[in-house]
Amino acid sequence: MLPVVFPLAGQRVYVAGHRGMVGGALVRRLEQTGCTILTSTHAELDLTRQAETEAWMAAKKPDAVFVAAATVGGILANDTRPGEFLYDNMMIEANLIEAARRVGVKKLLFLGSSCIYPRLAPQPMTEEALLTGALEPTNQWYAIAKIAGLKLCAAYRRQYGCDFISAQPTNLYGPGDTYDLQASHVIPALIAKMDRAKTTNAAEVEIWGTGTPKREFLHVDDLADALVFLMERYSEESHVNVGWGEDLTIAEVAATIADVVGFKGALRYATEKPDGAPQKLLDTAKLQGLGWKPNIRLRQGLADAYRWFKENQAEPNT
Ligand code: GFB
Repeated sequence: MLPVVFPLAGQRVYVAGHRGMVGGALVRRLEQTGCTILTSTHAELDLTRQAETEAWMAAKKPDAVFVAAATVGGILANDTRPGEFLYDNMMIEANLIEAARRVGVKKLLFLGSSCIYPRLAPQPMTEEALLTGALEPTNQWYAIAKIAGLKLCAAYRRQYGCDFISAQPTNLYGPGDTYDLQASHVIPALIAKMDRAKTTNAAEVEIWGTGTPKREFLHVDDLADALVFLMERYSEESHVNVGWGEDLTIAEVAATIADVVGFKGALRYATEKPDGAPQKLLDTAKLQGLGWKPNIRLRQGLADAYRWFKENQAEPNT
C-alpha cells in the first residue's frame, strides 16, 4: 500500500460543498482523522464569484482543499440545464483551484465524474480513455467542465508545482442524496417513487428509458474513504478512477430497490425518456494497485440510503 505522505491530522482542511452528499460524507470521514474541518455556507460564500472565493481562502488559509462543490444532477437536469452545468462548474473549480494556488494550499483534491470518458469508450474504462472519443450528449456540458477541472490540476502541477490531484468517481448514492425527481439520479428517484407507490398502493412505478443501460454504483461513504486515502497518499498528475468494479442494468437496480423498499407492483418503462450512456463501468485497477478497495455492497448500501430517506423525507433537499 502507498505510504502516507500528507497526513491530515493537525491540518486545516476545507471541504467545499459540505452540504452536498459527497461533502457531507467527507466531513463524516474527516472527523476520524484529527484535522480541523473548514466549511462555508452558500450564504457566506458563492464559489462562482472569484473575488469572494479568493477573499475567503485568503482569510481562512486552509492547508488542504477537497473540491466537492458542484452543480450536479441526474440525466434530466444535465440535459435540460446545460448552461448552469457548464458555467457553474467551470467557475467553481477555476475559482477554487486558482485561489488555492494563490494562498499556497499544500494539497488539493478535485472531484470529477465517470462521464468525462467517451460515450462509447471500451469497458471497463481506464484513465487513459480520456479524450479518445465523443462524449455522451445528455451530460457533455458537465463532462466538459469536469475535464477542464482535472486538466487545471494537471496544468498547475506542471507550471507551478502545485500538489493538486483529481479523482473520477462512478455514479454515487447514499445518505444526503437529492430526492427531487427533476434533479435526482436514478437510485434516489426510484427509492422516492417506489416508497410513494407503496404507501399509496399504486399499481406501478415509471422507470425512465429502456432499463437496458448498465451503471456502476458506489456508496458515498466508500468514496469519502477513497478520497482521504488519495489525499494522504497520492501525488501524481494522472487522475484516478474510483468505482465499485462491477455494474448492473437499470432493470436490475430497479428490481433490487423494489425489494429493499417493499414495493410489489409493476415497473413500467417510459421509453420516450433518455437512456443516456449505454454503459460506464470504471476500470479501478489503478486505485486497487495503490492499495484501496470499496466495502459497501449495493444491497446493504441501498438499505442505508432508504433508511436516510425515511428519516429525512420531510425535508428531502436540505
Ligand atoms: O442516474 P442517472 O440520472 O444518470 O440515470 P446517468 C441513469 C439511468 O437510469 C438512465 C435511468 O438510463 C436513466 O434513464 N432512469 C430510470 C432514471 N428511471 C429514472 C428516474 O426516475 N430518474 C433518473 N434520474 N434516471 C449522470 C450524469 O448520468 O451520471 C451526470 O447525467 C453524472 O452528469 C452522473 O455524471 C454520475 O448515469 O445517465
